[in-house]
Amino acid sequence: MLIQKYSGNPILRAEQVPYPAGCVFNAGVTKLNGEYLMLFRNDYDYISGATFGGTNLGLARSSNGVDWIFDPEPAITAEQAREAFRHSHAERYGLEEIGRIYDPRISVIDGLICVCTAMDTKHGVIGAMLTTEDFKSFELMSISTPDNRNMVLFPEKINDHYYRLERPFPVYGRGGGEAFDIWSSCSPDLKFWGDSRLVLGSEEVPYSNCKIGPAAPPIRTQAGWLTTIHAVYKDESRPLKAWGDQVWNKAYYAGLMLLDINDPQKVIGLAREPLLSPDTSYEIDGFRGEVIFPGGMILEDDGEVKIYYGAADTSVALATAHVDNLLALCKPL
Ligand code: BMA
Repeated sequence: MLIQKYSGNPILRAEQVPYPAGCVFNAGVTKLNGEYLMLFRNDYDYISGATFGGTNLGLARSSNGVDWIFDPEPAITAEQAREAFRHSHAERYGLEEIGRIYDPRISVIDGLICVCTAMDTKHGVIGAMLTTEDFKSFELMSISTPDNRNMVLFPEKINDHYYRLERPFPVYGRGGGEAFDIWSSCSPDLKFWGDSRLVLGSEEVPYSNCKIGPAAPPIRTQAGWLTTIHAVYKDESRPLKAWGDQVWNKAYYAGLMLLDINDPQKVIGLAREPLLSPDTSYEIDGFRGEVIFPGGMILEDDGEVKIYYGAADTSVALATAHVDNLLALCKPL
């Protein structure tokens, strides 16, 4: 097997969390001074349909990347995000502006911990870039304009600039459907972003008929920046299992692409088949079934790559592969 799903999956479940937790999924993961840190999305206080009372981000720590110890309180609540947003960006829109924060990714860049997260606001979905020293207090560095979700920061400066992958969703410009693509922007300081470019169109991914997006932050390899994507295949004739969504029919796959090491907005390789498909019970059955949503990717010293992904919008799972095998999957476009 080129890539293996961990036999003890899911590695993170709501029952383990020491405060109110409902679905715990779509986590960012990093390894800092030998310790694995996971920031996971927690939708809690289920109401009905697809509605929860709230969402926060929880922190879990691990010495082996598999077994987790939880901080006693959530790391970021919606209230904290509202305060950070209000102070730095939109005082006049008040505390009710931010609905929820979700789907975090962590990148550590020159010792600075950066968290990219989606924020639902009254004026659209934005990508927020936060920095922290301790996962207790957070500073908002910048936000995207709406609608933009799945912002992911590269773990190093390249050509003296920060780079991010991102996923705007242009409803009018793309004909009203959900055909969304992966874009990239760069910045000298994490605040001012520009030189935006289209990186990968959704039509280039054979196992997507809908939208794609960046997944976990890229890792540096000899061959280029290796990075996961998520790719969505929608089939209205095939309702999927979903206790939270009565009309769910979008399967989410993990894909893989390779970007030029000096020009990270340029794709040099793409896996033509999904890297991970939802085919086990914890991926098929859940809040929204058949969803694989990677948010963390760690390259170990021995070449093993750990990929952490949200499973069925319900739990966090782990898959591993050797980096050389992953690189071999990426074929020139
Ligand atoms: C996307 C995001 C993710 C979620 C996925 C599948 O649009 O909302 O948080 O995992 O849908 O439901």
